[in-house]
Parts: sequence; C-alpha cells; structure tokens
Amino acid sequence: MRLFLALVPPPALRARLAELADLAHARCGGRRMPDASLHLTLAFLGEVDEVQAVALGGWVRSLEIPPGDWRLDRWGTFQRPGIVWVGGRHPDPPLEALQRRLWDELAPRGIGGRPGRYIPHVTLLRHAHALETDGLPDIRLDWPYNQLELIHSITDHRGARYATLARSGSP
Ligand code: 3AM
Repeated sequence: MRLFLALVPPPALRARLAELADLAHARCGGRRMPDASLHLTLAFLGEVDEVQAVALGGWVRSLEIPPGDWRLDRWGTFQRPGIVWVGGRHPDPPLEALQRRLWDELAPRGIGGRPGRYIPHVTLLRHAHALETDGLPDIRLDWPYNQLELIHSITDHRGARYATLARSGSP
C-alpha cells in the first residue's frame, strides 16, 4: 500500500484551490488534480504492508498536532513531472517543525525516505504543457489546520485516487 501523510483543506479553501486549478489548467494544460484529491503532503511514506499500515493508523490516531495557519501566497512549478502548485512565499516554521517531528517519529517505525529539503506545496496540475505562472492572479489564502490524515494512494487505470485510513486526534 502506498501511503502518505497530508493536510486536507477545509471545504471553502478546497473550493478556492479548485478555482485556481481551473485557471492554471486553462493556462498551462496538463492533468488537473480532482477537487477531492487536493492536499498538502507532509510526508510520503512509500509502500508499506497491511500490518505496517494498521500500526501507522494507530500512531496517527494517537497524534495531537498543534493548530496552525499556513499562508498560501505564491505560485510555483517543479520541472519534473510538470507540476504547477501553490504554496508559501516564506518558510513556515510551525509547518516545517511538524514535518520534522513526523519524520523523527517515522524513522523508528521503519519508514525511510526522509527528504533532504521540504517545500510545502499543493499540487494543482501534473504533466503541465507550460510551466508558466506569470499572468495568474495573486494569491492570499490561509489554511487553518489542526488535523492530519494518513492517506492511501490507490492507482488503477483511471489514475490515482486517495482514501483516508486514519485521522490524527481521533482514536
Ligand atoms: O503532494 P504532491 O502532489 O506533491 O507526487 C506525490 C504526491 O505529492 C508524492 O507523494 C504525494 C502523494 O502521492 N510522491 C509519490 N511518489 C513519491 C516518491 N517516490 C512521492 N514523493 C516522494 N517520493
């Protein structure tokens, strides 16, 4: 099972992100993320077996995460594989601390793959034809959060869809 830890946007923010995804798609093409899949990845855990997934679910349910508020105010791109995203202009210390804490707790649970550098971002497009965000509107959105989710990424012929396995603070 391919798992990751993520923040899931509150409904009003999801709707705004979806509008931005439409605008970006009109300009850059590629594959627009479905509304239901919009998220901020905190940690990609890779492939785990079912036993590990159950244990990770228990751990996630036991987590209390400090409430935070992430400011989204920039467009960004990753060359490969043609990602267009929105994220923060400035580093966000609480979010970075949360990401570090998660990896500190994942390592003893046998999960590797801690990235060297963490760039918090919300993917809006994949395989964009043009990685050009000039002309897209200025953004200033706030993402209040107090919970993270353990998500199963299920890939089939229709692409990837996501299923939540566990939420923090909800034993
Ligand atoms: O949140 P985003 O869209 O940036 O690209 C995948 C997605 O990131 C990423 O994990 C998120 C949930 O699928 N991902 C997939 N495979 C990965 C890998 N091998 C990966 N991240 C790092 N290493």
